[in-house]
Amino acid sequence: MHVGKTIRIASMILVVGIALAACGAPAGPSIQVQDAWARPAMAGAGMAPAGTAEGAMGQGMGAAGTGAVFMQLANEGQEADRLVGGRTEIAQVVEIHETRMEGDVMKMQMLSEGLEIPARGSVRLEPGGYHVMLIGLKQDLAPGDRFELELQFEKSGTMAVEAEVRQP
Ligand SMILES: [Cu+2]
Repeated sequence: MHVGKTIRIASMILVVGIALAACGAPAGPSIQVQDAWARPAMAGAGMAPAGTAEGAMGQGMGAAGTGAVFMQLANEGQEADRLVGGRTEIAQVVEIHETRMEGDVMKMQMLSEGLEIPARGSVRLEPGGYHVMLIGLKQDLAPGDRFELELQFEKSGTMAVEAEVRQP
């Protein structure tokens, strides 16, 4: 029930956003989320045999119990906004992360200030770069699965999106 309500509110925000865009760029931020997807992942170590995920995911991230979500964030408004967090029923914690190379080592860090989406600009979350990190996965993510994710923006508030699991 709660999710359904969130979707309705998100749709209303989207409709208002489109209406505003029709008469010029909105004064505030106007965020659109496109193409949300997650890589396949396994639930936490408590549910999967220890060590099975070791090395299977590669790319320096993706230990058992974590997942990563990617998407395109567009802002058609005249004001920047920030993606500061999120929540989902399939994971205990949602964080905004960045992967970067330090020499030959791929490292991942949490963006404590969030991720800025510039006015009249867009940001792509993709493997090897920005991502929404799911920590403490409660279920496996298999290709074709879909799940609900709430994104929290500094100015635009909460936005519900549906992510599809697929191979990178
Ligand atoms: Cu991460």
